[in-house]
Amino acid sequence: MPALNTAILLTAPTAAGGSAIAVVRLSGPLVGEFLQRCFSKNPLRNRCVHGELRDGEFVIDDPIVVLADDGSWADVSLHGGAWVVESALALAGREGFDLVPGGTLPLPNAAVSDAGSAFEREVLAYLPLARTEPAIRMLLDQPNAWRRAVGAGMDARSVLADQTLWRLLNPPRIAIVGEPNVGKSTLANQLFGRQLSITADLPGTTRDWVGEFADIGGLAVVLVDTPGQRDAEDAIERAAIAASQEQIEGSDLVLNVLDATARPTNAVDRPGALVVVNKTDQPSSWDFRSLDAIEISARTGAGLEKLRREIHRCLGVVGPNDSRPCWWTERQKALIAESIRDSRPLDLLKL
Ligand SMILES: Nc1nc2c(ncn2[C@@H]2O[C@H](COP(=O)(O)OP(=O)(O)OP(=O)(O)O)[C@@H](O)[C@H]2O)c(=O)[nH]1
Ligand SMILES: [Mg+2]
Repeated sequence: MPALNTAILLTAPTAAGGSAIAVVRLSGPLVGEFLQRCFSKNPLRNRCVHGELRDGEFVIDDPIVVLADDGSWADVSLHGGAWVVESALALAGREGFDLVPGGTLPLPNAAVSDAGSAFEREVLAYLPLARTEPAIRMLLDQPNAWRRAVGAGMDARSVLADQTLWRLLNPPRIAIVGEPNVGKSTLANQLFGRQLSITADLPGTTRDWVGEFADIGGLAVVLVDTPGQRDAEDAIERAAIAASQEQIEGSDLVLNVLDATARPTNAVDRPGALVVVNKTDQPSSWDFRSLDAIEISARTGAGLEKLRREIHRCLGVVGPNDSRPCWWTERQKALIAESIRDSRPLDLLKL
């Protein structure tokens, strides 16, 4: 059987929609020939080379290309706009590469079998699940981080307790709930970074829940904006409120939004929820100081950085930009737990 030539998009679109970096891995005997014909520079083994990716006379992008030690694969780091990625994949397809669909995630073993160790295969297989730049960086840094930590001696218990990278690759669901008109959709749009939800000074504006990826300070989350919780007379609104309950119950974190300018009509008690008092750019009409709430203005953006940090804290995400060893698969987690139980030294790179 002839050796397979494959092109796989290793990175996922970011939470904001596009993607800053998109890595396409080309594997197989055609790699050298393809780079010679379509890349403007001579690629180097284990080195980054910056050049132009060309389709005939036409320049698609100026990517960085790294060729594997044995020349059997190359990673092409593109600027991640959808058009650039599609054009690069289409070119690879015309040049004889089979396009591996990114549907099954993490990538199946066959798609990453050219990576040396089980650990390296896990880096590659999970890369398409990294939707934000910190997630991509932290995952790609893991071989180095583990190498450094093994030499320096590490606290396996704190590595086991740290679920940051796992969280970065498995977006938690966050529901925004509260009474009508408190500013839930305005807050959702701020966190989405674009106008996804309709907002208006009219209770009952959001009729159905709206869920989309959002990038919360480097953490990709599925953010769900829900209709205001009230006893609605309208049958459609009642059905929408009931449907949003499922989203709320299935979420990892609830943001319970209150309005500084209007005292809540119902009890604000929601165990485990993060209480957010909105519209603090206006004079408040009731005393919410005893609530231990985060005060924000979704209109001006005040307090949103603090809210992002609190969301990280509640979801166990710590220093997503720091370099340190982390686990991100159940296999790794079990191996770390075993090494603690058996008092064995821990080196995931070798397991
Ligand atoms: N002053 C001020 N007004 C705000 C703020 N956030 C939202 N609003 C206004 O409050 C009104 C209601 O905002 P929405 O975001 O639609 O409120 P909602 O909670 O989604 O409302 P429903 O979907 O009806 O439940 C709009 O007129 C917003 O412009 C804020 O931080 N400050
Ligand atoms: Mg709304």
